[in-house]
Amino acid sequence: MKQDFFNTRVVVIGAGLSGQALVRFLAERGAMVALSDQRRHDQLAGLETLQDLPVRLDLGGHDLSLFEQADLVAVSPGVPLTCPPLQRAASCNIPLLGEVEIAAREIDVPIIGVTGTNGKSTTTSLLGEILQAWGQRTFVGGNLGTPLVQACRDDYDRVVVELSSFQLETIDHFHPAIGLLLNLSPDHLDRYADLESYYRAKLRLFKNMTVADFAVLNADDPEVCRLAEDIAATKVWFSARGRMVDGMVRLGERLVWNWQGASVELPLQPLQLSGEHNIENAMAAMVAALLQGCPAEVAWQAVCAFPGLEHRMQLVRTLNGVRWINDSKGTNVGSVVKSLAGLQPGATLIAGGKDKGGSYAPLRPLLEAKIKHLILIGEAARKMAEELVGTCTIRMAADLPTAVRMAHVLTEPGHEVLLSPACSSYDMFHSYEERGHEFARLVCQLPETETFS
Ligand code: UMA
Ligand code: ADP
Repeated sequence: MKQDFFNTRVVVIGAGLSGQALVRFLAERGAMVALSDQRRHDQLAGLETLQDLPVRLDLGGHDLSLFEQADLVAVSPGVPLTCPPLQRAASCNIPLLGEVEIAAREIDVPIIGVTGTNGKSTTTSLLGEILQAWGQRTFVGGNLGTPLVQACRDDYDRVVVELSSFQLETIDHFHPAIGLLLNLSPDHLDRYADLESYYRAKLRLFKNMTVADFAVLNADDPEVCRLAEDIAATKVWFSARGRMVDGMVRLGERLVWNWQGASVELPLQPLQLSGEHNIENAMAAMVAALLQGCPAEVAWQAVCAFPGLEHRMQLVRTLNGVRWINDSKGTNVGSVVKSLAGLQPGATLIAGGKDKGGSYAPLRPLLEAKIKHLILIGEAARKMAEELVGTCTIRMAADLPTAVRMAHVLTEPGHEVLLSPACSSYDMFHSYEERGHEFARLVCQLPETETFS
């Protein structure tokens, strides 16, 4: 269902990656576009790329009259629907659509949507690798980093899109052929009134899907199983814990696919990705690929060749027998639990950043089992220290460089130092990538020996 934007007055709110890509998309289709952001011009990157376009800039705050007079407001994912300009537009009955909804209306090839609290980027990338190896021209993006609207710039056979709960809040007719829900655990409680609202936002992925579509679901996740009752699409399950399901199950060191009479076995041994959670991600991507008719051997070869993404349990350096690992994308408690599970006992953890409103208490058993020194940084440090007291030795560091120097002195040879913050990065960095790169830079600069005073 393509939309005609000619002479339509559209206000794009949020001048980040999504907003800037939307401006180009809309202006090229003849819309009269205004770009509104609470930040000033000098606080925003990349605006010079819009210089060739007829766009009105409303920066350093939101001019509410613009929102009252628009035909449509196009919403960036980081902008909550509760903010005053969007409340004002809603009260004037002006439609509010997200970047994903606007983009998807232009896309007429099958869309595979990937959501869940953790593992989205890895699974989206795996699926992209598989489909490309199968010879399909595949767009791979969304929350992963490239806004979906960029998929409208080229010809593709398929689109694989990572979707956050924020993006799913502002869809309307969005209708993927396959939707993946990997897992659900607490996150983003600074944006949602309660956990159920966050889970329900994720579930919107399936709202327009019918029995002719597929929902790929994690049979080991109790919240996914509970909410699956509300999904109309045909359910195909995966279980890494050996639950016998219609779909894919892990049995020891192999995966078994049983679906509509077909049966395939895949050995886990050649998989490069490490960690139990990555087996779940590999299974979800394989199920989505097999449902599309991709030959199992082509798909499995692509999965096994995938080395993993930057900032996810990435080994940065081994120094004096200490392994330094960057898991800057560990931005919630659920993901850090998985990351800690894979460590040897006696490790050092650097955590903290911007608090997202949940509890850190679920980290306690793994801190007791795996962590000797916990070094806390950022706005959340005090709250974390209070909730985690007694699990291991806890120190506060003023910033990441101090934390890295502390870890260098405290960690004994044969052990690991992990940056896995359980928080977002926005108190001290622009993004989790910047935080991970800074960590890697600091670690690479460390001298062979140092004493901390
Ligand atoms: N802003 C306003 N008014 C407000 C609130 C925000 O003007 O009331 C402005 C900010 O000043 C800022 C702009 O909105 O300039 C930022 O918009 P944005 O946060 O939507 O940022 P984008 O650069 O468009 O990035 C978004 C996603 N960001 C978020 O969802 C927070 C990116 O996901 C995504 O890669 C990108 O679109 C492309 O699709 C990042 C993320 O952290 C990686 N996602 C969260 C996560 O993974 O946990 C959901
Ligand atoms: P997302 O895009 O959902 O944030 P990523 O693939 O980027 O997920 O992985 C981020 C972090 O989440 C990883 O460093 C890892 O600690 C954790 N993680 C990855 N996959 C899973 C999973 N299937 N279940 C739980 N945690 C996971």
